[in-house]
Amino acid sequence: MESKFSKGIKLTNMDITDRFFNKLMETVRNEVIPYQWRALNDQVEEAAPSFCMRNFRVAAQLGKKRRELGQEQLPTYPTHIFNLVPDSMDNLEDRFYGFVFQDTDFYKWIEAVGYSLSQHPDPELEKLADEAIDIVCAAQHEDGYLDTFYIINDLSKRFTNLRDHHELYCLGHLIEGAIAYYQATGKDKLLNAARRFADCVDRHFGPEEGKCKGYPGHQIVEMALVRLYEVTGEDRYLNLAKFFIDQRGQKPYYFTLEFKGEPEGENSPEKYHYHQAHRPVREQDEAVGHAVRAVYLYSGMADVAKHTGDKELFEACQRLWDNIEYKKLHINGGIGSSPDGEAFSYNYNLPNDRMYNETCASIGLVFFAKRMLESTPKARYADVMERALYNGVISGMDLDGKAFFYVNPLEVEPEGCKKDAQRRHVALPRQKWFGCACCPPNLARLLTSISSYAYSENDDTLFMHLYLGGNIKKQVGSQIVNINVESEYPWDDTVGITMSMEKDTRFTMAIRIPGWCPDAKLYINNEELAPDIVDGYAYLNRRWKDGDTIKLLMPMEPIFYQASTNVRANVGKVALMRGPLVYCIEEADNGSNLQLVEVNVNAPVEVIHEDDVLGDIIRLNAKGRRIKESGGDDLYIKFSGYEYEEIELQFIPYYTWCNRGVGEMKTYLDWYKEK
Ligand code: FUB
Ligand code: ZN
Repeated sequence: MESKFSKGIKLTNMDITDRFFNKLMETVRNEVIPYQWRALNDQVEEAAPSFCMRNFRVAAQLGKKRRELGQEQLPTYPTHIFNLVPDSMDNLEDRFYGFVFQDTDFYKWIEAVGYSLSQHPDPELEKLADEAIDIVCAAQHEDGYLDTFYIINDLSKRFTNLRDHHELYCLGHLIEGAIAYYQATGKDKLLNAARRFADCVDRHFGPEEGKCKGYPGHQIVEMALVRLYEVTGEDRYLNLAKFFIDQRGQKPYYFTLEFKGEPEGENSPEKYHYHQAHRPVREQDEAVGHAVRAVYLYSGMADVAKHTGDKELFEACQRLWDNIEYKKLHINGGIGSSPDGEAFSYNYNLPNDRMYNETCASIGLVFFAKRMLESTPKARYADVMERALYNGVISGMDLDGKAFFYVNPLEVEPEGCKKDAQRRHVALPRQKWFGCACCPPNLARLLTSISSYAYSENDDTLFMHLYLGGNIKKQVGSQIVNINVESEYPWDDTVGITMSMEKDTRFTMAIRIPGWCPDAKLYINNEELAPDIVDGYAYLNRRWKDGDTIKLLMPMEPIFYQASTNVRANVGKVALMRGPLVYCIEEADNGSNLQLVEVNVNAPVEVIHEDDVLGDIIRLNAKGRRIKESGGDDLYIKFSGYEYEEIELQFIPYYTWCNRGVGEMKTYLDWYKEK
């Protein structure tokens, strides 16, 4: 059954030449990875310290002392503190600092390093990574347990607060990082550490009598365990992932049991929704709660369903996906519109300026989309993946890779972000680092592994989900076929594919026709085709010959979009897109008081190619009008209508916003038609 599924291509099977993503990947390689290493070691001035590598060192020293003196001789510290920030960086004690999940800063870094090394060998970086791995592995407890928060504070309390603490989350990221590094370098030290920790967790949790019946408060371990299963072939990792998934939401609720009636154990219904633990996951049909946790869970569910052929579980994934796609998705691919709990809100509540839209949540949506695509290739999953990737994911990083957004608004008025409690979470400009630094390294690991999202394959089919340019090697039987993809996406409308191979080879190229482009045209060897399109994929099955070409033409007219009228925030407004890119207007180009501008939706939009401070991009200029200011000293005046002046509105790709200082920004605009 599994063979009909596809799997992301191996990173080493694609040499990326794509201008758009190469630039982002180079930024990650040259800027973000070294920068994050300094951040993990608290060496970035004026940035919140991570304490990550320090915690590993302290844990290793304590382990040594423990072995020499015995556990009882060591000091313990309270384990209820979620984020310990010292008064000063001088005279730090030998204890755990930062958030409970600080270890993951390293795990995400090493994952990005692994992906990067697999495509760009760099002995110096590899040496640095090996040394760092030594530091991390030295902290591991004898029985495989590896979470510096509990190793340092009080080992006897481990696995006692699954709801709020993040041991299983740390394990998940450790597994992902260790596999990436192993696959890039063949070095298995970190992978062995990850397996030892996974084995320790497997001994502790499970359906067997006497084992703990809990599940993680923050998901990710589910999808990581499936990956560990794929790499090692050991069923118990898949079983453990399935166990965690099926335990969630069972009654009596584990998160209540674990506090044994203590006050912290009081869980309101919202709290269960926050953790997606309000009902067994197979019965869930609405995406609720903390958005990152939710999409990490759904990704793990899709993984388990794929490997076990569990139809019921996959149907739950589909229902949850549909709910997100049709009712809870911002136009920039942002999800989690409520800052209260970094969470999904109710259906269609998609405000532009007070939403949350955490970068990690959009990244998690990309993970979920990848898994849905690999199980049932439907272009709409890839449409959402693309929407998130080209907009709300990469807006999380500035163009230099030196500063990051945690939340990704669609509208900003800087004064409101400082003074209005409901918008204060929108920190302007992008920040150098965060004490809770989940987003920047998450971006790094996604961008460095982009080819495995763009293409997936099974024995006889290569799926093109995104139009990433480069050279792909595809094995078909004993043949290796080279597939060269020339693409200037998202700027240009043509993607050209050329095959080279020694012998004619039959296989299928499954090419996504994007939802935004119903008029796309396909050509083989310059002859237009009317291929079979199934769920938005054109399946081109033939005996390919050396030199065969495919051309995909996707006319990229700028298009105004309106949201469903159920989205109260955007009734009467439009957003402008070209291809997969969402556009916005900024104060830097259009002046302040953007509440006064309206866009003319029936005048032509000019497409302007520019290579300036925002990079080599396409800007869009549209006709518009600006309401002349009125009212003077009076707050309310008798209605007399507005007067307007004509203006030209300059739009930039949304992901480039806030790279020229802090100013107003708007994505959805009021509109009018010229008579
Ligand atoms: O809890 C770990 C990470 O911190 C979450 O994924 C983010 O949303 C942030 O809360
Ligand atoms: Zn984040």
